[in-house]
Amino acid sequence: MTSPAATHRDVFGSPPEGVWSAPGRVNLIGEHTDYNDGLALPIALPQRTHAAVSVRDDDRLRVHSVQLGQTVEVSLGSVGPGSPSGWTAYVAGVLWALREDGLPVRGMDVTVDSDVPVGAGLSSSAALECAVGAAASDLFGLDLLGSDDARARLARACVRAENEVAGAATGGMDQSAALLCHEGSALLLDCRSGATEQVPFDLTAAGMVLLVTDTRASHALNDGQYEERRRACEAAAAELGVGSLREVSSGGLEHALARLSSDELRTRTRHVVTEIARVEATVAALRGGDLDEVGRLFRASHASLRDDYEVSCEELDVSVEAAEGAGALGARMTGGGFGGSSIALLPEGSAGDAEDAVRAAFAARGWTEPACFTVTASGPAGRDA
Ligand code: GAF
Repeated sequence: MTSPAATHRDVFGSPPEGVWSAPGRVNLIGEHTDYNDGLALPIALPQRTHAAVSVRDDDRLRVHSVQLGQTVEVSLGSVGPGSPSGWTAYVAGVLWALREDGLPVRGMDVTVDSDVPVGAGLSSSAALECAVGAAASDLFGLDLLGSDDARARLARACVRAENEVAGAATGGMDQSAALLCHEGSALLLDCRSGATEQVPFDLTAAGMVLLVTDTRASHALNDGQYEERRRACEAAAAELGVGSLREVSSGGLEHALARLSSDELRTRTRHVVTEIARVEATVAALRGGDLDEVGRLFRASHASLRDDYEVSCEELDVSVEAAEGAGALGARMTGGGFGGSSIALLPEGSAGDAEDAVRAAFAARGWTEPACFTVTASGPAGRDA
């Protein structure tokens, strides 16, 4: 495989000033809680997006994608809400957002190379934003990688790029995961206070693995469904007179549900409030080494996303059931849903059986073959070379 630096030289005529990268993520639990000021618990994946970058003297941005074999050129002055469209929005949007934050950013030549599966719900867009953001930080002397606070500021710029330029109304979990996760740990992210904690997550010692299944069922976060869930949560919070659903406690849930005006708002609220409680319970179970309990919480989370939040799909449900039938302690969809990927917590010796069971279940239904792979908790965005 040619390195992104070598491709950069071929495409742009001179070597890059460096190569930066950022990981994809899976969220262990805490789904659709980030935009409700809730808790989430992602890990960074070993799969990463690399950006080979050199700075320009003008305001042009040229981006080459190795995977797409495409080079796109835009002027930074033309970047803003809704423009450019397509994958370049995730690159141009970050430079735009950093400028909006008052930071001195100029044009760049960027070569992007990634092994984060695209459209699989594994945060390929946040990985792209954060790799470019990390490069911009170092090349323009912005110092946005030196501390967790600085990284959180960069994460906010990447979220703005996604929300405002790419037009996907996502929360901030994915960008925080890409910038703040540590190797060997899950990141407990409190989306209300911005506080983070590293929770040791090393399944090897316990003889367990985390199996990811990319169902290859199509997944998009800017097609209206995701935003509809977000608006329902805001409507529920408004009816309850609270700033966000984080303010509804588990103990006060029944009372809150009784005050809501529709079944839709009740089911969405029940998912969010119970899911936030499951994150806390998962952290306690991980700290106590109780993986059976983690598996039980994964199952409950999936049921809640499927039945109450209605963001699962047949392919995700079948992958979860097949993995559980083959010995998983628990399995669940991960990420935004409507397609994408599931995760399963398995004894190491059952991973092959689970993979076979998932593949067989898909083949029996005539579906596209899924991609299955095990992952470990990996490191955050930074400079490679
Ligand atoms: C997607 C979004 F980008 C995140 O912000 C989060 O809401 C997630 O779906 C669901 O938990 O990955």
